[in-house]
Amino acid sequence: MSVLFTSSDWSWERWIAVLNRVAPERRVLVHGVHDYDPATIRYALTWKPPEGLLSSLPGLEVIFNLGAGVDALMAAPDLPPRVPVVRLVDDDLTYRMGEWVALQVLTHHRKALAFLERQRAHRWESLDQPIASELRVGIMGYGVLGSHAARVLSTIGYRVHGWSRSPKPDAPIEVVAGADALDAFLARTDVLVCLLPLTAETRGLLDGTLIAKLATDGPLGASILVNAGRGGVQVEADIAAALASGALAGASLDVFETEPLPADSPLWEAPNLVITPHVSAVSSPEAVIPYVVRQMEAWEAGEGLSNLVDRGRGY
Ligand code: NDP
Ligand code: OXD
Repeated sequence: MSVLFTSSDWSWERWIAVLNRVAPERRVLVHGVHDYDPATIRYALTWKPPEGLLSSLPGLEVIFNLGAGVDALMAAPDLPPRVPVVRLVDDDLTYRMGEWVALQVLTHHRKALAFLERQRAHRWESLDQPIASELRVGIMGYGVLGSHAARVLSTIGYRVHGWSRSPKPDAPIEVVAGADALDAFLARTDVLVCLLPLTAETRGLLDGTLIAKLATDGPLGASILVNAGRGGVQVEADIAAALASGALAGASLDVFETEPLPADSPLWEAPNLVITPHVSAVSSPEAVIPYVVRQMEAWEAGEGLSNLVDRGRGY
């Protein structure tokens, strides 16, 4: 029985080299590169698999999603209903995301874009900068990535609070839960960091109505929006309009409704916006493959799988 690797937009060579090094006893095949009998595939390692592939593997026992977000997989019409799906939870990815979030929050808080503009114009001019403890950062999605980002931001000195689907009584910061708590959470948020998965409930959540509920009495005047969750959670026309009107003082986006971001998107011209091309936390084969192989071994030893996707919730 074999392991099948499939990704529609990642090059496979590095993944296979690491797999062969970490688990040389396993037969590894790449969809679209090797010929194989579908009945021999036991595990699929996937990132946006081509439609029809997963349902064509009758002996498939486990699907390993090679990223943390499973929205693309959950939306696949051919996702086999009874095969467990394991998502990626890994310190390498978590720490990378923590770095990106800290960089973006600091960029806007410390007015890095305005200073760069002045530097380009050879202008020596100071700007007011509050200290971190004056800023209230609200994290939407207090999961693996959100809780780590909260720790990093708290260490810098920000006043961090969170919002999630279920209560977190043991969290070191205040985390409120559910739709009923959202408005009060937004009203005391100067910097909104979104690390939500894309689900039916979160689609389009970051729109003009939500932006209008963010705090306006903070030290930066208008609020800041940072999103590295999924592009489908945001309404880009509303974000561009809010940046143009000053309803948002700044934003950083790593994910987009359509990726790559289309050339005619109004976001390219939006003021005080940092755009990164879905690179905040890229899966590293050196970190991910040992995690996947450990899970295969646990499965074969009858110990069960960790970080299973709950299909009902969609993440
Ligand atoms: P987790 O599943 O650990 O955390 C998700 C969090 O979102 C949980 O706290 C969950 O609440 C909360 N949540 C989900 N739905 C709702 C809702 N309807 N209302 C309120 N809260 C909600 O996921 P991760 O932290 O590992 O990853 C989060 C997302 O980050 C991924 O799904 C992916 O889309 C994105 N990502 C982006 C990357 C990039 O490069 N840009 C890289 C990696 C991930 P609860 O705790 O109650 O379940
Ligand atoms: C992920 C991603 O979900 O890279 O891991 O977006």
